[in-house]
Amino acid sequence: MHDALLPTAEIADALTAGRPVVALESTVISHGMPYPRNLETARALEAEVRAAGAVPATVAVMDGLIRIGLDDAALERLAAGGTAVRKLSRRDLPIALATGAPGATTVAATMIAARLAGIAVFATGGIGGVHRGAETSFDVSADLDELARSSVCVVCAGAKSILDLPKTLEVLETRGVPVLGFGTAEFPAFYSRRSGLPVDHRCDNVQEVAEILRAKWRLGLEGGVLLANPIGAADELDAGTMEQAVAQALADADSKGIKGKDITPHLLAALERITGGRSLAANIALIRNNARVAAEVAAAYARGER
Ligand code: PSU
Ligand code: MN
Repeated sequence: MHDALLPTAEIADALTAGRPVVALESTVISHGMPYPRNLETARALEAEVRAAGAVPATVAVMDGLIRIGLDDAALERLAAGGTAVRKLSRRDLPIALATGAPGATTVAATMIAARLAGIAVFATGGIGGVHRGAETSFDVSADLDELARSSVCVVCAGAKSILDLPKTLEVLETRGVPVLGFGTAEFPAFYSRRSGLPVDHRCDNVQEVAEILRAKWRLGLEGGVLLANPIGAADELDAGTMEQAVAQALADADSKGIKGKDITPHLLAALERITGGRSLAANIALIRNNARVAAEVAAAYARGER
């Protein structure tokens, strides 16, 4: 194990024995949801992973180390930390490690940690992508570049319509990232099951996903695979209503001059206000769903590697 990583004993044992482990990101806890729902959700995600037969590994940076798996005190520190907890993407990791400042890892930074630890599967809510208006702002999430280079399977519910979904899929194509739909031929739009945009391949079971992971990595094709798992039908929000809410949230961020790494957390909080909390309930439902599917994928992948 790399000496910048601090895995829990349970996770270190599971990895050594080849048992399934699922990485979980922490920016969604610190910057994506309000306290204490974020803490409840972080615990619920770990429980979903365990119930599906894998070991959860929530990733965060504390005291100059990348923690792989957090105990309850560390989860609490992260969830209740407010602005003292930084949002860490690839460019921020070295600074957090050297200064010892606490930080939560984005999809990009969690992928880096998972790759270093030898964890093949990672669950999140939504990935970052190409922002609307990127042709002038140049705002393209580092998550996309990381998907191109770190060999980890990322299970998500698609991407939010705060992003430009067609441009996001174009970049993933250019960077050679396979986009799989879990039980769907369409890329899901986070709060809603459909976007009208096709995925590269529909998988109807986790064995098929595991075979694609093995095929990619055995060829020496470095980089991730994106598994898009749509929100459950009972939890989805109306696409038209959400489009209006997103337009309002974007206008609010624009009027306040919010930019860079602050834009995604700001939009998430605005959406929650605008929808009266319904966006938060949907977010929690879909991320739990992703944690469960990721555990099943990790188990199928681990079976084949033995
Ligand atoms: N999208 C969501 N919820 C989130 C994020 C994205 O629906 O919490 C977080 C994830 O941690 C993701 C990060 O990796 O925001 C992307 O931020 P940026 O666009 O600044 O790269
Ligand atoms: Mn950005």
